[in-house]
Amino acid sequence: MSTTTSKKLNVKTGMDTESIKADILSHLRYSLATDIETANKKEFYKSVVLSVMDRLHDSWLNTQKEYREKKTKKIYYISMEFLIGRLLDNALVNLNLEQEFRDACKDLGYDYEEIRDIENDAALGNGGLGRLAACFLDSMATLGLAGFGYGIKYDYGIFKQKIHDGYQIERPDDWLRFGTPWATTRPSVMYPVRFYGRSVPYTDEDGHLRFKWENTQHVYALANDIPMPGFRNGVVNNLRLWKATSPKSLDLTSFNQGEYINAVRDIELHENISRVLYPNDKIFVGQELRLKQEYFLVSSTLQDILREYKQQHDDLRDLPKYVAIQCNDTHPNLAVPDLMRILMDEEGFDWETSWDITVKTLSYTNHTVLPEALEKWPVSMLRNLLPRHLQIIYEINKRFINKVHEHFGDDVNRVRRMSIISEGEQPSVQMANLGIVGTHKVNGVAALHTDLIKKTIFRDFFEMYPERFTNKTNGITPRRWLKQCNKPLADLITSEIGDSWITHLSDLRKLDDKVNDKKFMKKYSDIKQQNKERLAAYVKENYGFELNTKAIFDIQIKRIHEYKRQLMLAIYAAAQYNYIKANPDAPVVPRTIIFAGKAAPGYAMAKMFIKLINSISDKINNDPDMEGKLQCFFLDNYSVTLAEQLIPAADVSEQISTAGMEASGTGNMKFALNGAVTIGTLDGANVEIKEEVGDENIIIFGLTVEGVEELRRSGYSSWEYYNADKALKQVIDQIRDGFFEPDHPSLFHTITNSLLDGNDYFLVLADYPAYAEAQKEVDALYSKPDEWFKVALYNTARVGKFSSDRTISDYATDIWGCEDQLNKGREYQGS
Ligand code: RUG
Repeated sequence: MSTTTSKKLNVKTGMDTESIKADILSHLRYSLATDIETANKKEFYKSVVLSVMDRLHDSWLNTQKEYREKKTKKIYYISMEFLIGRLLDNALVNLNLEQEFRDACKDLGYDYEEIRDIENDAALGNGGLGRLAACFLDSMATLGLAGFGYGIKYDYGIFKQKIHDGYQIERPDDWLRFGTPWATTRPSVMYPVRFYGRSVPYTDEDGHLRFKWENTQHVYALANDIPMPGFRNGVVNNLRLWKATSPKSLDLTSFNQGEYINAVRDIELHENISRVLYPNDKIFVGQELRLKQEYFLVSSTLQDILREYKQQHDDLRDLPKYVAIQCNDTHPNLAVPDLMRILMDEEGFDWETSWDITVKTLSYTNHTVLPEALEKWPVSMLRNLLPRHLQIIYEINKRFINKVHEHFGDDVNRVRRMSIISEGEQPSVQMANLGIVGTHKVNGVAALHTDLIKKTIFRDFFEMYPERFTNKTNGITPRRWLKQCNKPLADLITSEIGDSWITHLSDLRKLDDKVNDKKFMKKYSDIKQQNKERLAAYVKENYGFELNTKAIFDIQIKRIHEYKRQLMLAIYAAAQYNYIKANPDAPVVPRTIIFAGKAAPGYAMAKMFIKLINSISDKINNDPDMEGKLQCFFLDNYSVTLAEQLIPAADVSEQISTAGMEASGTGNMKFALNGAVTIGTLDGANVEIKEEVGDENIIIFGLTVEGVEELRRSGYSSWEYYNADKALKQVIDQIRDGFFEPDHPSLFHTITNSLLDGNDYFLVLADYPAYAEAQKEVDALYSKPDEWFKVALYNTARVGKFSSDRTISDYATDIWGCEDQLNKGREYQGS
């Protein structure tokens, strides 16, 4: 911004309502060239955000200056996904300026909520993995860690889901159509990212064989920064998102030769790298553009890290002392060969020194054991796109295999399993193996998951490097997932026990004593009711459907995936329908079942589940016999913002994955914190939630991991379960015979075939009887409201462990070596 403009802007950045109002008006006029009389809501929203940004800039700059001056160790969290959602509420909560901005909006004739709702979600992620990264940024800033996120500024985030005739259809998420006022573009921070070319050997002055990566093509990565404020502690960290830009602006020769259009097309091609987020959750598809995206992220980020490092330090051998790099999943694991390449080819270090620095600086988080999710890049693709990296990977592998031989002797099968390069028809690079070999710590995301990776997919590696494996149970930020999304409950809690819970979530334990305080319990249950009504109003307004707020709100929201078993809840809904039809006079506990979630566009079975849920919902919701008893509803376009509305309104949280398949889950934590009772399997972090809230305060059912193994080993037959359970059989028959889709009776055969002839890999039928029993327990408990709300409160009170502040403290201590930074006297001390 030019000096003249900023003078005219005359921004005061005062924290009182009057200065805020003045700044909003000033931005309307001088940043947006409009005024309060003519501005529309979008413009008003923009000037509100610019006024928030004004109040972040000093702290943003000061925080970075302090890190530089103190040579603070920096933590870089590299992730292909940051599902940050909306930022306005979060920034105001963290700055403690909610009321002032509300009042300012009101005085200027706008309703704050309406303005807040203008913001598009920054939906730069698929689900749990991306949302985890966003929670981590909030916690790193709140704990005062010098933690920086690095990702891609996709033009299109996760697709927008529409439901048409019960089917999912995908629409582009054009979230940047009108730009985003949160991101600051930094033309001074731009790096070339190279692709293709070849690796050329040469002998250096000392007679050593070295390699140059030559004849490359490149694109530029341009930095866009989004501030990440900590909770009321003056810390503002940074999320840097790279945008791909062409290396040349229109080149004049092409223009003269009449090649203008082709030159423009070239720019387009380069910029495609950051165009769109791949919408596949846990399915590796192996497209070259995705590999380009991964390297684009890694290369630009490493260049940036090393440039910063060199400004403050002299010797790259000290890198691990001042820098820790966390790879979120295998997606950024090309950091291993790329850091090696930089250290050897550009900095002149030998292999051993480069390897030592690389391994000590990097660490890698595993988020799944599902084989289809594990990244395996074809050697042929790497050879073409990143020839020098492939050469380094081969060398890493050769040296590693030698170590495997030293460690285990001549065990051919083990060598084959552990090799970074898998041989066969299409040799490929196993990115998880590369991550384990090339980093100093590998973590799982829940206790059970970490145990599983040690025993199953990474067993050989665990036997060789036991000290590398560590567990870091996931967490969620209490700022967004309680303070912000459930203000009535947050206020009630604060009025009872003070507000230390916001940064010390385990302080919620003090609420344990309140279970016998009738007045408090009344307020607690009233808040749940209000939240249900708020959700019902939203659904009525947007879908014209009336939710029964007297019913149990039973909610399953997450990506649609066979292992998450939305099908089991859908079967339960249909079975309840049948029961009510057959027993019209029997008492039932009213239930409203709510689903939301996106299916990967190429995942046919998951898309069929959505159609089935909608067909079952139509049957239920259009039958007058169900009135006041049963409803089923699929909300489209699940997002962070929608989750913020649904979670506070939930009575029941569905966490029903096949044991061993959900690495952790984080929705389970959000629901429990907001007082929903979990019905779930002993999978992922459910196991630890049970330990925390107590066996009586969670409804666990179904096969355990061992049970699943045993059943599969002893020969599971889904037919037996089908024949043994009448209610279950009836529903499966109805699905198969077109009861829910009379105009197209065979529509759901793919589903019923996979359950019966396909022998039900996800064990829906095996677990269904126990699930139906567990749902009866839900009904019984809900019929005794006093008991129910005690259980709910124990959930709120006892899930402090699942704050992402705790998770981040654990990473800081056990992986990043920066525990000395935790809350260096900057902590929020309560208001
Ligand atoms: O499926 C897992 C969740 O269980 C987990 O809570 C989340 C964060 O750790 O990561 C999810 N995940 C796993 N997302 N993508 C993958 C596969 O790479």
